Amino acid sequence: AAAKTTTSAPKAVKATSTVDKAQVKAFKEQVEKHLRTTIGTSPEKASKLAWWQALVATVNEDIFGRLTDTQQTHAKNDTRAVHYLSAEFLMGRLTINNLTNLEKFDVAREALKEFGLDINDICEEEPDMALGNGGLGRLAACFMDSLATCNYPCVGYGIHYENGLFRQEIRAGKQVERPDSWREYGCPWEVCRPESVQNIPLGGYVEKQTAPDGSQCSVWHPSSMIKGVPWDIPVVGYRGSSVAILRLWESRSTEQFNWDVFNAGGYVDAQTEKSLAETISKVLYPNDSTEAGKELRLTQQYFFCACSLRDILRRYKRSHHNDFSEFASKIAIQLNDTHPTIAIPELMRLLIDEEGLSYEQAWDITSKSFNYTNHTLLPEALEKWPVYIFEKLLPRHLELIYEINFRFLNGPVEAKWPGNNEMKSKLSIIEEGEVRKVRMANLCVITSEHVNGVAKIHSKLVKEDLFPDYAQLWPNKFCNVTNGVTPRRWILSCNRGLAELYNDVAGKDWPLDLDKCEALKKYADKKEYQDRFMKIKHDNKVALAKTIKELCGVEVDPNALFDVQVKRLHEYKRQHLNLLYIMSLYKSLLEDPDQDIVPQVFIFGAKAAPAYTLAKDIIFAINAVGEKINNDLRIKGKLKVVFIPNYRVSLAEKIIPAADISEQISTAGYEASGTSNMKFSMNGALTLGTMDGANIEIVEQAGIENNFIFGLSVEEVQKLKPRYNPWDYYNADHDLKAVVDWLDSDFFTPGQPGALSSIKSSLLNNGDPFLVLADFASYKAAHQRAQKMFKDKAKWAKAAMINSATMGIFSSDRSIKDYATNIWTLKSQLIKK
Ligand code: 9GP
Repeated sequence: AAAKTTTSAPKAVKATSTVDKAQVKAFKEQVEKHLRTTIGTSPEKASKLAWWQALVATVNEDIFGRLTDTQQTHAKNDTRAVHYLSAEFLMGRLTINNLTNLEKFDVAREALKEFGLDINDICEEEPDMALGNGGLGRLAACFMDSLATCNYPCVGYGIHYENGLFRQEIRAGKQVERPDSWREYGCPWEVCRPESVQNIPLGGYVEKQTAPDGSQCSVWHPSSMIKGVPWDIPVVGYRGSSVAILRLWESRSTEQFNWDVFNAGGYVDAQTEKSLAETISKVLYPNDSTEAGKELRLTQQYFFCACSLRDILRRYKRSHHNDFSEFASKIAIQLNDTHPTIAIPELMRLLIDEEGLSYEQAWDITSKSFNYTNHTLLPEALEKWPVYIFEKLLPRHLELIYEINFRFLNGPVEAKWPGNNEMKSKLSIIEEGEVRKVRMANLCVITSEHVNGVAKIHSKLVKEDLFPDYAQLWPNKFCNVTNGVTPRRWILSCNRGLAELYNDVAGKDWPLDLDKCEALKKYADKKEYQDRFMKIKHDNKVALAKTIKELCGVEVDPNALFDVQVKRLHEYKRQHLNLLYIMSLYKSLLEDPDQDIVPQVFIFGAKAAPAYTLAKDIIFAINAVGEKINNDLRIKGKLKVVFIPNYRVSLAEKIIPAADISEQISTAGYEASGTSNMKFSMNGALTLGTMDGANIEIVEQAGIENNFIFGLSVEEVQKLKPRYNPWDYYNADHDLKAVVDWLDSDFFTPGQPGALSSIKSSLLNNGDPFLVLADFASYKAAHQRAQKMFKDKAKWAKAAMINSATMGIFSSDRSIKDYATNIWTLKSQLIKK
């Protein structure tokens, strides 16, 4: 629909007036039917959980028919499909999202209202499906939504973790990790598919055998088998286009239970094998960089990749029998980071050892099927597995990796750099040393047809700094696909006020074409629209203030500036830079409590990896500083600091629409992309950030004048780093020195001097690896600019509207179309009913 050209404010549309009464009645009847016949209770007795389950059962009625239509269309058309392998899918809650995508939310809300229920309240019963750590897992979830919405043939494959990312509690200011058993009472969205169970071999040894024709072959004699049980979660495309499948594998023992041992009285021993096998899908690793559990982690990766590849082969063979000549033209496999790399030698092994193809045939297929996305330059997150673990768990795969490596080094490398052993050892998949290691990223690059980074700057660094020699060999292999987020979840579902405004100015199709939102730009100077936009923001802030009161016990004023930093806690993301600034602001308020500043609320949410001590210390420091500030009457409520516990997708949906400022303050060159930065801008927050990751592209769209950019650039960081001395900055800046020294006192931690000293120590004695002190002054200046602009309501509203209106390119539909066109060569399919 064309955008309106009038200048008067669009009238607020009363959602209830558009809801069809007959649909509400039918929906209500369905919910009641499910309550009675599926859940086994009645409206009089039902708990909120039961109502939620009945609601899901009602939604599922709509979903499964569409799923069958989708699968039949894809099977019939038999075009190329993508198989997205990811160790993480951070799906969050599905109910409101699915209702929204089916365009049934309003109907469901009205139907529940007739039972005297509030839909948002009922949907609070749904546990978050937190099967991921952060950005990487949430990206995979947004991509599934877009794949389904854009009707691309696809399957997402991952692990059915029994426990998702830990639940964070804050006790006495400190993070405490509790298990997150997200499906303790079952998950009504998932369907078990016993007919597609897989058995996965593990361990043992490889025997060399001579074939009758005299050639040598390898036979793997595994020492154990693990059963992979698939659970399917339907992913509903917007307006019910197609329904994609996310298939998650649960590990089980092939022997359910050892009866003989049990009968002989070994009640515990009888369970041993079962528990060992189940351990594989028990937990999501909350940290990519510790030593602990390496063996288990590699087993997890192998387990889900092996199950997925067998599933892919099974489906392929259904229409192509044992002829693999079309495999690569029908199957694209995307490796989401290095976690699923083991799928490469596993496909080689399946094709050679089980399907009887030659090495050359198998390599031809494998190297045309795989693609790899890099999501980080941090060395500790680029996986390397000790060779001895491979020898123990995956001896045949190690043999194949050696073969791939040998052919690579003696083929392309020798041809390009004849006799250059230094180059060979640099590019080798095997890292020599006291402990020899398999470099998974090298295996990905050597095998994959395309290697992409996730934002323009990151892709440039992947090509030029991380893999420069590979780029010399294969310059065209490297490309960029800037990340994106789904506007269905991140505007339409979580910010209904803003969604209505976009309906009015951009027509109702903007969730399918986010560029349409640009229509709002021409109203950015108009007072009525500014007022409406800021009223929506204010309402969201009121709602968040209520949540903060409930979760943190702190009263915050919705008229204050809400400054938000929510993301995993990591030194490179620099939550401690934010904290130092807050301390400096507090200090200046103590010195002059009457100064004319905009009241501010600093909002944090972050989980720290359990073994990352400094990250946990930063959480403690934020809470300690917050406690002091929030209770200090001298500053007259001008400053508040809250740390919202257990940050997760469902909290993000409440926090992001209420933010005025989005803190994206990583050291330039370290945040590959960021995706919350996109969500914040879409919802009208101004970015206070560095020129890093996708911030650069956000500012390109929304204008540098509408955001607060500060700090060293990537080039400046690279130049400064080798000669950086944090003491120079500490000694030269009076204010900075004072706040850093404050950390050493017991001002914020009465009776516990030194409780915050580890942060000071990391900044001074440990060399400040992420240049916090170097960026402090310009960070402070950026805050001062933000303060000034916030006082000018019209200017702020205009900037917020322009940010929101110009985020079209950050729809994950655009990212997925980029992948589909440039990497996967997929065709969108019209789903036949
Ligand atoms: O740290 C990156 C983050 O910047 C990016 O937005 C996200 C999705 O591409 O991936 C994160 N990387 C990881 O979580 C681990 O590689």
